[in-house]
Order: sequence, then C-alpha cells, then structure tokens
Amino acid sequence: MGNSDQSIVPEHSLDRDCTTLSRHVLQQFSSFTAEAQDISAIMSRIALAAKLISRRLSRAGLMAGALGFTGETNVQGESVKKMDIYANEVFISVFKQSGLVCRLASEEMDKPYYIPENCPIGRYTLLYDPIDGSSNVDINLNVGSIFSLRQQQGDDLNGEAKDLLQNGDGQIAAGYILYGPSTVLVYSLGKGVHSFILDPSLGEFILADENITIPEHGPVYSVNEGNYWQWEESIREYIRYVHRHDGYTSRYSGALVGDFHRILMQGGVFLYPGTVKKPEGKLRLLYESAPLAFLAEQAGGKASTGKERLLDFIPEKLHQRTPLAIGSVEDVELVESFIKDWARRTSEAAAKETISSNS
Ligand code: FBP
Repeated sequence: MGNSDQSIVPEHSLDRDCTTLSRHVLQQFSSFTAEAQDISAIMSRIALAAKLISRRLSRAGLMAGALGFTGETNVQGESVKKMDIYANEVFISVFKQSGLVCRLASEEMDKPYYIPENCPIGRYTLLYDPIDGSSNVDINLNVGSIFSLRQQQGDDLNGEAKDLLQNGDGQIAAGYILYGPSTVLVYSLGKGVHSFILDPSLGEFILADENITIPEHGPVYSVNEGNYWQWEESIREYIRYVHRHDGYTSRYSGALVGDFHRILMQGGVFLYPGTVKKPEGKLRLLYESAPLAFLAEQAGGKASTGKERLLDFIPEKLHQRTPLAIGSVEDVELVESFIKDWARRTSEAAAKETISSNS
C-alpha cells in the first residue's frame, strides 16, 4: 500500500497513533546516543509505573485493603495511605534490574532508596511523589504522580544525598501523571512540554499535545482559602483583590497535579503560600514544586516562592518545603507584586517607627 491518498488510514492519525512516549523522547534528541536511549528507557519505566497505578486506582474500590490508611506516619508527619505505599513500591519495582536509576528519593521515604544492581552504572536519580493529592484517593477524585530526573554527582557514600541539594535548573527531565477520567502523562526534557494520553486498548501512552504553552493570563486562581487567617496580610490582600475584581474564578481540587494541569491548559495561578506558623508552606520542593516549575517555565509560564524564582531556590534538606505560586506569568507576577508591596510598606512603617521612637 503506497502512501497515496487512497490509504485506508489517514497517514497523520496513524503516525500520531504510533507516536508513543518512548519514540517521542528519542525524537527529542538529535541522534540515538546512549543518553537518548537511557532517557527513553527511563521514561518507559515511568510510563509502566503510571499504568500499574492507574489500573490499581480504577479497581481500588472493589479490592479489599486497597484504600484507607496504613496506620503509619511518614517523614512529613502525615498519615500514610495504603495507595501511597503501593505507588511508592511500584516506582521502585519498575527500575529494578534496569541499570538505569541508581537512587530513588520520594515523599514516602525518609532517605533515598538505592538499587544496588543499578549502581554505579545507573548515574540517574529519580525524585518522585508517588501519589499527589492523597486526600482524594479514597473518594475517587483526581490524584497524580510527580517525577523529576537528575544526574547523580559523586558516589554519595554516606547516603545523605547532598548532591541533590541544588537549584531546579539541574533537572534533566520532569513531569507528572494525572489519574483523571483519562490517564495523562505530561513531561519535558527542557525542549517544550508535551502530553500523552493512555490508550487502554493499546496499553500505550499516545501523543496528545506537543509544545504546550500556558496563556499569559487566566481567570482561575487556585488556593485553599480555608487557610485565609493563617496567611500573611500580603496574601490576604491578593485574595481580597481577586474577590473584588471581575474575571476571576476559584478552582481548587485538593490535588496539586490536577490544579496545575488546569492552569497549564487554561492559564491562571496556583498558590500554596506559607502560613504564619509554617512560613515554608506545605509543598515539597524537590519532588513537587521544582518539577512543576520546570514544566511551567518550559511552557512559557512562571513559578515563584513569592519572593524569588522557584528554580533558583537551593534546598537545605531532601524534604525541604517552600511556598509556591505557579502558572501564567501575569498572574504569578500579580501575586509577587502584593508580597513585594507589603514588604516595602512594612519596612517603611518599621523605619518610621524607629525614627519616631528615637526622636
Ligand atoms: P500529598 O502529596 O501528601 O498529597 O500533599 C500534597 C497536596 O495534597 C497537594 O496535592 C495539594 O495541593 C495540597 O497538598 C492540599 O493541601 P491542603 O489540604 O492543605 O489544601
């Protein structure tokens, strides 16, 4: 059958149906180097983890013991869900006997996990949040997994993973999986942001959107307003501003991945500010905020701690938390302007106070 227009299957849709994740990753490299093969193989293993978790989530309500709490508390001080542990172990299992990833660090593990048979060949470290939005798991609402790939530097003999305490520009790849009505995988290798949808009939992630860009501005602001009285006045002022101005609407799903995906596709801003009690906020930098910030910037958006570019932030510890404002450039800059303005007014007032108390 020549490629004449008599072809039964329109060429473009066949070509699209054949654009699997591993093929698309290889296409990102100019040639099939060892690095290209490694990254493509690593992404295929992440896709396998996503399929296993998606299958478990879709049947969890019918399986005994798949939902609910384990009774344990993790390094974050949070009660652990059984799905958190299942998903965490899936990510470890898919990389066994791979020679690819030597070390895995996740929200559910105090210290990194080493896969001896992969070390030292596997020079890559995978940082991940196996189930993001855990509070949604037992009630069948959307959840996600977030991942970030980095090159291991040094031998990390003491297991302190100090080489991971770097800014976010050192990420080689980042992405997330959204377990929603369909299972979507979004990733970037620093060459644009691309999304794939799991076609259950093929068992393959097939290309859906390439070079996704975040609109300059969007109507959505996504934040847990239940924390209103715990925030600094600057954030309260921002929220009062969007309440009083037309064109803004609130959306908050309780799962960062779901809220970020909406903003990636439609624009707007997601916010998880620090609170007076917890100025660092809740979200973990290395396997929640930094991977999404990498995607946001690759899609023409912005990510900030409120005071600085999030990808410039250097963590002091593996499970470091930071405040997060992420999404459309205009909307993130609006949040930053309220924080900067409040800091300026507060320091001016303090200076006036000092002068008047000295006079
Ligand atoms: P988990 O990774 O433990 O689920 O925590 C992260 C998260 O659930 C985000 O997905 C979500 O945006 C946020 O915490 C919700 O926190 P809160 O319930 O305080 O609004």
